[in-house]
Amino acid sequence: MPKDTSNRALRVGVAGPVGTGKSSLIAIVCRALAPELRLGVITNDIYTDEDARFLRSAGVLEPERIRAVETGACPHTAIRDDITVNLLAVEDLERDFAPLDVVLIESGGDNLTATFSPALVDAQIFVLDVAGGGDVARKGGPGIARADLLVVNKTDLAPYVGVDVALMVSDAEFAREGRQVLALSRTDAASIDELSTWVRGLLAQHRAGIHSPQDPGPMAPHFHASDNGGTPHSHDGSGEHTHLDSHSH
Ligand SMILES: Nc1nc2c(ncn2[C@@H]2O[C@H](COP(=O)(O)OP(=O)(O)O)[C@@H](O)[C@H]2O)c(=O)[nH]1
Ligand SMILES: [Mg+2]
Repeated sequence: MPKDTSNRALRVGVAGPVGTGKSSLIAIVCRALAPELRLGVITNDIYTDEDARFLRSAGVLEPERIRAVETGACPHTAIRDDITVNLLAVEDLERDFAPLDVVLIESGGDNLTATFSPALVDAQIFVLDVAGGGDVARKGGPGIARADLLVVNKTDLAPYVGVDVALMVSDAEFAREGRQVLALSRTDAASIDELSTWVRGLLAQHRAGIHSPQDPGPMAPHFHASDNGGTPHSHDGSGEHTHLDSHSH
């Protein structure tokens, strides 16, 4: 039987490539919902606490409620395979500010394939932006296809980058077999209302014990160079994390 988690905060992951607007989306949600909900934020920065500092300086939440986890060269590992540091950070935050309603967790965001482990978050938002190109949504991947919500962000920029937002959204809906897609811009109040409504609805389901975490699926196998330019390491599709070099994170 699944564990009843309805008595703790709803944990929402925010994933997606670098620069698509994950920190900005978290700031938007905090600004919109802080008056009615008790919120906390965990960021997963690669080397710095820049995302946490950005969010603190946005002034949308008490600075103490925003904490950074530094993940080293492998941000997706810390949200997917080896979630201990994140889980401890979430549990500490929930204990220090009990009771919290929602904790938002921003991934370090490195590529299209990173998704959160369902052991870390109850639901996840995957963020794309129009500047990444209108065809990104069609390329799929576990986050795009199966996150609880797909956001197509920065729609205000669409005319400048030659992207048809309606087409990008319908391509995404097709890739997601009907799962929800939200076109968002920080300049579009109606889209911000839609996002807030989605979070409220999810929280209501969580509290009622009728929301269960979905696993968008493991990372696709891939290689990437390590931080020091040394030997690449790999992840395979089983969730196993194989380092061919000896550094640890
Ligand atoms: N035009 C526009 N820019 C945005 C929007 N949301 C975020 N940005 C900008 O996109 C850049 C990256 O945003 P950030 O939240 O740091 O992305 P992250 O790396 O995914 O956390 C920043 O310069 C933001 O100001 C938006 O709705 N419209
Ligand atoms: Mg960020």
